[in-house]
Amino acid sequence: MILIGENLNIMSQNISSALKGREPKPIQDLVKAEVAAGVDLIDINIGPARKGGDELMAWAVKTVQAVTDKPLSLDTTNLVAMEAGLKMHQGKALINSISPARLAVGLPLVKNYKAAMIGLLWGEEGMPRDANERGMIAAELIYKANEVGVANEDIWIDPIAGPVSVDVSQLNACLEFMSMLGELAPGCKSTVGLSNVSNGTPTHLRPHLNRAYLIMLMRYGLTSAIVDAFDPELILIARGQKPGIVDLVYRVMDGEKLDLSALSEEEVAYVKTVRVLIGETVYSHSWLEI
Ligand code: THG
Repeated sequence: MILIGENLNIMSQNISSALKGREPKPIQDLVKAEVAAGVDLIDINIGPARKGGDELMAWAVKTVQAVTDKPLSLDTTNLVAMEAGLKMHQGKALINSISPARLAVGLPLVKNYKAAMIGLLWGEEGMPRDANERGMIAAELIYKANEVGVANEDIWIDPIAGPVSVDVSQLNACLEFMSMLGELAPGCKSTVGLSNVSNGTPTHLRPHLNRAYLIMLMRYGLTSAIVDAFDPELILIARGQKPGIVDLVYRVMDGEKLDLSALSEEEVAYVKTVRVLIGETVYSHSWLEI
């Protein structure tokens, strides 16, 4: 499992002001901590960055690469800023992300800078409705990328996971799509913004959802994830260090009726959380208590 650390992003108050003020220290401290926590790539999310995004992304890439050899995932919808970041980046960068509507401008960047790309399955009508629609968008995206010489190994497909509190059926669709991807496009990688799933959930409960859904996605072959680097339990799961919990999650996915009174508190939390994620229990903020 390849882990992309999500923490360097403009939504964070303290990072936002460090980016705006061009202060290296808070950014470099965060990146060092992400690397120490065990992530493989660092996502730099500067948002839409409409004004001066190019200069900002170039500065951010330089600032981050001064303290780590890890490759960077450049996260912005501003493709001028993207190019400025790619120009500065040493080694193989990951472009986060290119949707079908942006292929015409995005693919030349992948080629010219020998980068990898996240192919975001955002359709012409927005969020795909189900697994099949994701499959169709992916097939077309991969075809067009291959056509200009981008190899499957450099395409990381993101089926777009949304918040469980909004629509659990979309999480099921992502799982189903993941099980199709290997056949659809051998050699392609995959990724998911895992923390999206727990968006809108009380902060202290978010890791339960992120961890359980990661296990579920890994069962279907997910090869990478964009994650909170500072959830040590999540890192252990990604590194295959929680085999007992993984087995338990699989049993719940398979519909096994478990006797909760025979399980530890940790195990009960996983069981209840998976039941929410498969739609067996309706989501509410108090799902762990019922
Ligand atoms: N796919 C791809 N890229 C993505 C996403 C995706 N990039 C952005 C996002 N989704 C993944 N990254 C994050 C980063 C932070 C949070 C969620 C997803 C998050 N942050 C907390 C919050 O907003 O409440 C805390 C912010 C803070 O540090 O203060 O939830 O799906 N390809």
